[in-house]
Amino acid sequence: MILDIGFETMPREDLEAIILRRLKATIDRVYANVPFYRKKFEENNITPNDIKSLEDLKRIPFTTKDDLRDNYPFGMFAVPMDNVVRIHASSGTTGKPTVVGYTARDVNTWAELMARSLAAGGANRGDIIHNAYGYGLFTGGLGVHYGAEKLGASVIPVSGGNTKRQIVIMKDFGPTILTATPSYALHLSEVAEEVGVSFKDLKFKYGIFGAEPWSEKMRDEIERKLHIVAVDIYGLSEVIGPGVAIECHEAKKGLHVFEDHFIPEVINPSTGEVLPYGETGELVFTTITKEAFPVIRYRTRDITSLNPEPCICGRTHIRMNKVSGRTDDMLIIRGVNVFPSQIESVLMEMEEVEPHYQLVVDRDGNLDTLTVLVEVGERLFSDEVKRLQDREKKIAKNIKDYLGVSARVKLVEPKVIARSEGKAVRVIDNRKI
Ligand code: DLL
Repeated sequence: MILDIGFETMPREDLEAIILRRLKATIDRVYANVPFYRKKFEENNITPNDIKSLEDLKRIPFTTKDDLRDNYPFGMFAVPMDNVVRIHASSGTTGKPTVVGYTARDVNTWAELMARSLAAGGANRGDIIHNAYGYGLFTGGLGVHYGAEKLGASVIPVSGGNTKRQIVIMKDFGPTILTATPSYALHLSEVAEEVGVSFKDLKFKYGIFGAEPWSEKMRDEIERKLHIVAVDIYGLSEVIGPGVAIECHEAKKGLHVFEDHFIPEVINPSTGEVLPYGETGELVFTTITKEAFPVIRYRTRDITSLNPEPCICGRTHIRMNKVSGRTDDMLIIRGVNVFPSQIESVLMEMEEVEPHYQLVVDRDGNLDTLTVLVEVGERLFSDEVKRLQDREKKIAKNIKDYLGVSARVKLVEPKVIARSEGKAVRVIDNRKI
């Protein structure tokens, strides 16, 4: 369902006029209120008056995660603290967390965007949403929660963890929509099976999954195991949280970016050059309606491409393709660039291999080594050693053929790889830099 027909199906020309107006207002506000941006503009001899068209946005320098860290915790806020009603932060796994703030109006904008996202993903009033994204500083839990209430659906704020209890709730409350990270959704199905509950007998229709990369093959696996239609939702705390872009359940082919609030660009991560539609690079966002924490040309480190083709759902907003990974996720193994998502695609091609895997990178003398741990089904695991070894060799060969990197493959028994309640940990890199 399209919740906001006005904005979501607006002719491009009208939409672009609104985007430009909002962009100009945002530039005026950051220039006046955030010393970091004023300084950047001055250093580059730009004033807000120079931004006359959407093309002019390219003149403004990028903002990076390091810039946010340098201004930790509240230095990038564009409003006084007494207008900030909510604070979230990223997990900070790659350093100090980034802290983001919201005014009351921002919280409302976010709820509207999330209501629109949930509707695009198949939810409606009358649905019961089992929200297994973590509640807390992470934006997943509260983001979905406010959006669900705004939509008029019933939300179960179950959060992550306590998985067996979640299965009981699923059985007893009859939720129709599941929201979780894709890896946790798979874990839920695994635990359901353990306690003798089949997703076939539950009432779920749609699953709205995101917060981590997941391949098309993983989608097939989830849809098959959970008996649902699975759509991809994207977002990041620095831009607002979830609700930056979502697939429509009609097409499930690329995520519509809510362009009435965010301007996407894709750049060459090495040169900063803006790439034409269709070319893959690093995604960059400018927010055009946020009050407390606007970002201008923020480099997300996420890798994707943009697709301006019209969509069967009727939305006119541009689509971003599924994020394949992050520039900082890329492993360099003996000079070969490897993304965990590429390994995932190879693994998911194989029969009897479960969608639980981990990559362990190490250094043996001067040589990088990559070990792929992957779980196999009970049946294969209890088979004779020879058959297991053959399978390991076959997977290693496929990885070598597709990615050009040698890996040691180790099949492990079911449930050996640690399950995550939020974002899955796919890589353990033991190399000392
Ligand atoms: O993960 C917000 C979110 C919550 C999105 C729930 C979707 C659902 P952060 O914790 O700030 O925010 O992490 C943002 O997660 O830059 C991507 O690298 C990754 N990410 C988020 N959604 C997707 C997705 C939330 N659908 C970072 N596909 C982003 C791939 C994703 N990666």
